Amino acid sequence: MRVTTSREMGLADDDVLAGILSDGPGRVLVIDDHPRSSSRVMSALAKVHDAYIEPDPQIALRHLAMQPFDLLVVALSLEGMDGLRLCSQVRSMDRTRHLPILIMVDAGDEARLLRGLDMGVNDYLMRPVERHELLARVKTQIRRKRFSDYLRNRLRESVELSVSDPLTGLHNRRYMERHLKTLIQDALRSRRSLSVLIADIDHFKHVNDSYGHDAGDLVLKEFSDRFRRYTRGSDLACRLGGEEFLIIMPDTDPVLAGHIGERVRACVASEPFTIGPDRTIWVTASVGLATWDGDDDTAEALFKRADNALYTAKRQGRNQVVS
Ligand code: GH3
Ligand code: MG
Ligand code: MG
Ligand code: MG
Repeated sequence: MRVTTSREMGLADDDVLAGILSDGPGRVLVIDDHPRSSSRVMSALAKVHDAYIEPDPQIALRHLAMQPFDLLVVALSLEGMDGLRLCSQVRSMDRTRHLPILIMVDAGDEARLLRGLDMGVNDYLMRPVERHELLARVKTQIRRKRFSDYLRNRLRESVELSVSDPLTGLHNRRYMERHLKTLIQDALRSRRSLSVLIADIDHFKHVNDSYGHDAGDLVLKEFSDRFRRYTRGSDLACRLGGEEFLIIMPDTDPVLAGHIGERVRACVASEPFTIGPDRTIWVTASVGLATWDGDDDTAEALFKRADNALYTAKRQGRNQVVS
């Protein structure tokens, strides 16, 4: 069997991952109101970790809501609150949903131990707690927590990247395609109009050729900042690719779409673009519009009409809006 190494997964150079594997001290909160047990646990933990003891479950919950911890160690037998109830509250709070929980159980309390494991408690220790076993289980839980935090962050980043355009921060085509169907269904259901606007920068190849690709990128960024100003909360704006941008506008009839199209055209042509210190250039864009045409229309046909309108705007001399 061939094993995929972390380098092949693209993780090896990641400092975060190196930190995770180094087993540095973790922040551990111990909730225990039994004096002898808690001082035993604390004396073992404090040598290796940043360990905090809190006998009062209510105060502990407040700490958990405000501060980050890597692990919670809870005695099941607490005066102020049932240990299991405390664990279930920890699981239900956003901040601590993924916090590992290690419970300390007294002999004879096996029924509650099973309920705890059932509830998603990560591991347990029988009391009296043995120091080496405690440290080993704590280390395992902290390591797992750090690794799963890392994976969760990576996953979130890759989801964000997959739906947004890195240069302009606008949504990308994939995001738009994913949401288009819902927008069209809403328009159909509410019997309201829906318009599509495609804007394309004029002679953009010339910008790159004359001023360089980096200047071209600055124009694209500035363009998308201006473009964004003319989108409303319900609109979906995206970079279709290259120097082509799109707005899907729910609740927008041809007249309103025409106004918005004109504002987009004007926001480009009315003010020069900065491409360096004391360096600006004038740029224009052409805009094509189309409005949803009833039940038998399709998204493809709608886009095609907007694209044809854009083509007409280009052919007629650019820097204009055609619907
Ligand atoms: P038209 O007025 O007909 O739209 O002419 P145009 O030059 O704008 O259109 P064309 O499609 O011929 O050229 C588009 C150019 O956009 C070519 C490509 O190199 C450039 N381009 C596409 N993506 C990027 C990008 O991310 N950065 C930069 N700087 N240029 C890009
Ligand atoms: Mg073109
Ligand atoms: Mg162009
Ligand atoms: Mg183009």
